[in-house]
Amino acid sequence: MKNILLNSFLLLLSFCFTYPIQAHIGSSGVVFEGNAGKYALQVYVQPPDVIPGTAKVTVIADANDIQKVNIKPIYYWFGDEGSPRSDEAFPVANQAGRYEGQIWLMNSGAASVQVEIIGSRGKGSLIVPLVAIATAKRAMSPSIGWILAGLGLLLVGLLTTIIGASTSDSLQTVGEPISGTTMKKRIRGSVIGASFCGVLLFVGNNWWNGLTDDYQRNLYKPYTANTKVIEENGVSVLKLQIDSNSVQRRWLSYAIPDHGKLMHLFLIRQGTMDVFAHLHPSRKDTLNFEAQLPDLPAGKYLLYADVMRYQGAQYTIADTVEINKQISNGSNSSTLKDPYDAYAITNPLNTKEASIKSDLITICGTPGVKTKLQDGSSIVWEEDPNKPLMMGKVYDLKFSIISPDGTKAKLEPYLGMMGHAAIVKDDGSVYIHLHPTGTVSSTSVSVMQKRLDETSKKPNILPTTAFKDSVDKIMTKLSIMTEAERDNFLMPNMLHTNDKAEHHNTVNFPYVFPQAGKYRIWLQVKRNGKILTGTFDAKVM
Ligand SMILES: [Cu+2]
Repeated sequence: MKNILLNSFLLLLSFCFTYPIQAHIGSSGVVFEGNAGKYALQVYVQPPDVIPGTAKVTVIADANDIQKVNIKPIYYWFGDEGSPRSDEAFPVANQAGRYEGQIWLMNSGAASVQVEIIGSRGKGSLIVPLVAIATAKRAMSPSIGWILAGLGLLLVGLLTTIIGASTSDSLQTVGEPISGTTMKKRIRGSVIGASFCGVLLFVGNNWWNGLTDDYQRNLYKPYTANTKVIEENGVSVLKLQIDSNSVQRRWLSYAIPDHGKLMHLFLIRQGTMDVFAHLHPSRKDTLNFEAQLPDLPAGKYLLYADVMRYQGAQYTIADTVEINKQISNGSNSSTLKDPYDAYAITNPLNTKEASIKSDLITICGTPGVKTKLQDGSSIVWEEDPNKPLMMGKVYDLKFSIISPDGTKAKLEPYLGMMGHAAIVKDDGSVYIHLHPTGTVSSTSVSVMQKRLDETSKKPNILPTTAFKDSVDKIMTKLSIMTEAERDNFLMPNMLHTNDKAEHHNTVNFPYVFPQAGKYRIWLQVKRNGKILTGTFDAKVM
């Protein structure tokens, strides 16, 4: 009874608790680095914990010739035309170039923050995609529940009395004694009133339960999968089947490639974190993907796989997979099925030496310490080793690569980016796939930009049933391009970072560590056609 009364009251309190996510687990903030006209900006969006709610937006500009910074939310579904007007972000005292403001996120779905900047170098704007989706369900405190249930009961009592009295006492002449007929009428009226309330409560209860079921269904959880390793013609293959209960199958039919691949999959040996692989499984059908494994040692592995939907929203699939014995598909990475797959072995967490013998072994670096890469070149994390890394602070993680002869290494694009990084917390509770643009994929940016160029309130190009085939068409198109063509096709938004990397042999990854603890960072770059993986340990306070 308490629940039914409560639910009826909750009819009025249909809150929607959501917050934005990207392809990640455990990092809710969105960090983005890019150019707005002639200004280089770093934007950090801290999502609200409820929607409707406000997101805190921090804009860090490279200069102090800025007059005004405007921010506004734009949803994929409503486009620029259907968006509210901008709010101003205000300068932060004593921190040149830093602006802070707030925007309202009113709905769930694929969204973005548009940052417009006005200064002596003219006007510029950039778009930071994010996804607003429910992630938590709030419980009501029992005391409020009982108070509301009590009030509900009182209302039911009052309504019953009012209906009863209106059909009996109210028809009585003043001063006249209450007759038996009036009593009967009062009872009949009260029964009708009580039945009316009962029907109202029943309908209300059903309506509310429907709402909470819907809410529960749409709550964000990483997709889950069933992954196993099997032998096929003497080759060990990873088979991943996305759990169709964890995802709306229709969503996956509208997948689009990100950095030229439909899926980016990372394997990390659980606990020791000494083995890392970055693979690109091929799609067998909507739910099934498979990849030939590199020569990974036995163990239990954490698995994170990123997929992207047509509106540029990224989703992560999380699983673990058991590898029973050392894989021997051939140690030469050129025998891997996908030339963009790579793996690396390093020392286990908390020890300085590797437990496995392999010429692929590199020792984990730390801030400020030079460490070797697989081809004899070396890498340095340009961070002051004496300054502790703090959680919640925006960092531009910067890595420099030096050729074996001591000169600056010339980096080549790898999957349309000058660098890729995966960051995982030692207990697996935080995972992120980072790029020089930050936590946001450049594919999401171009998808959202294309949407902004449309002046309609509804997206012009809505997916049709033919869309499923177009995934394969795009993949075929990408596979027949030359590497240079493909990088050109995938990198239209990366030109400034490209310039930076070519001239300075460095890659930067803007990121905010969401919690204190131990993290491992795997950083991947390409030099002389070879994918190199540098591993670093980070202690975050
Ligand atoms: Cu990848």
